[in-house]
Amino acid sequence: MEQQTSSSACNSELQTSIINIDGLKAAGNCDHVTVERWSVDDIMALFELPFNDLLHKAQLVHREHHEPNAVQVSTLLSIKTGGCSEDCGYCPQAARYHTEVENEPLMKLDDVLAAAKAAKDSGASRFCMGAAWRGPKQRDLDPVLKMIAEVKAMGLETCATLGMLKDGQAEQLKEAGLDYYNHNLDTAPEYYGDVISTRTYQDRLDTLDRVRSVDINVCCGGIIGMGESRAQRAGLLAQLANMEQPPESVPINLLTQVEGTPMHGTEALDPLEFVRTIAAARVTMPNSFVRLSAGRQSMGDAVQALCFLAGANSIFYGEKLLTTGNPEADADNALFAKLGLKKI
Ligand code: SAM
Ligand code: DTB
Ligand code: SF4
Repeated sequence: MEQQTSSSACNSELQTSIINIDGLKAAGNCDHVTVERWSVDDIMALFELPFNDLLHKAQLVHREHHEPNAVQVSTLLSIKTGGCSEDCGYCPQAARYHTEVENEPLMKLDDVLAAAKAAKDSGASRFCMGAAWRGPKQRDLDPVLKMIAEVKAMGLETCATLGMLKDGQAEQLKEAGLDYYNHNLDTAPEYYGDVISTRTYQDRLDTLDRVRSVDINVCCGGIIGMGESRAQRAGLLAQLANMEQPPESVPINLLTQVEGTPMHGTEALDPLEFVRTIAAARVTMPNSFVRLSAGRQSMGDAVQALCFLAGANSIFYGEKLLTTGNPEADADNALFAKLGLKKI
């Protein structure tokens, strides 16, 4: 990893773009900030450390930057389910794949508020509303703005994941009181075309720029176990870690394989490789909350404990993600008690 502090001009107007990793060592001149750049090779070197050495390194970084035994908990709700126009190869909500997901229109405000209240009562600090859209139309956004304002008024942090944002939409979300916007890069630029064709990597970066520009916290990560190589896992982390300002929240999802999606039947990833990915995320993004996201149901307590040891300090909490299952809150509370973790 290279740290650079220099006196030449800092181009803070720079738009986020796919980072040319080969050029990184020569880049990053900036007037008043120290720029840390991670090359894919640097991150690969982390992945290739002996497992215990990598976890030790991750623990040291974790303890320097975070409360070691605290885990942030967010509850998800699918406010508009299925029938999506996009072709994300992992997603059960894409209209073009034949899955068991039933299409549902945008939920009513009162039903969303009832779900938010239940999440708060069960100990969640953040409520994340997800919609199966390519992006919101204005007539879709208006009722969601109301949901955000009212969930916020209940004393919960708010998060939304609504797809790509157009000019002016991030401003409206900020005005409504949105704390976080989730929009994932999903994978490395080199593998992206094998996963999605209906939107580009740059489209995603443009949405992330819109979110950043209005000071909404960025929640951005990806999916591991989609058949990508280790170098591509490192490539995803390089894109995230090298952002001008890395995401505040980094969800690392293990692919949940759903019958009917193109990715169903992908060879399962070794769980220890997943733990390594969490550790590499922790080391490369010391200040971010790293969220152990989809896939926890298939992990068991021991693998999840390793993920927390590797620096994961956030989870999705509650029995459902968007359309697939997640551990019951009781099971998570029991695991937290066994590990001496507290919810934040
Ligand atoms: N439709 C919006 C979008 O794609 O931007 C928001 C919702 S979308 C379901 C949010 C994220 O969930 C995706 O970007 C992807 O990273 C994750 N996701 C979806 N299906 C998944 C699966 N089967 N396994 C793991 N993660 C998944
Ligand atoms: C994220 O990174 N993972 C969450 C959330 N952001 C929106 C979604 C996981 C979805 C898993 C498949 C499903 O339940 O449909
Ligand atoms: Fe649609 Fe989002 Fe699923 Fe892609 S991930 S198909 S955009 S709901």
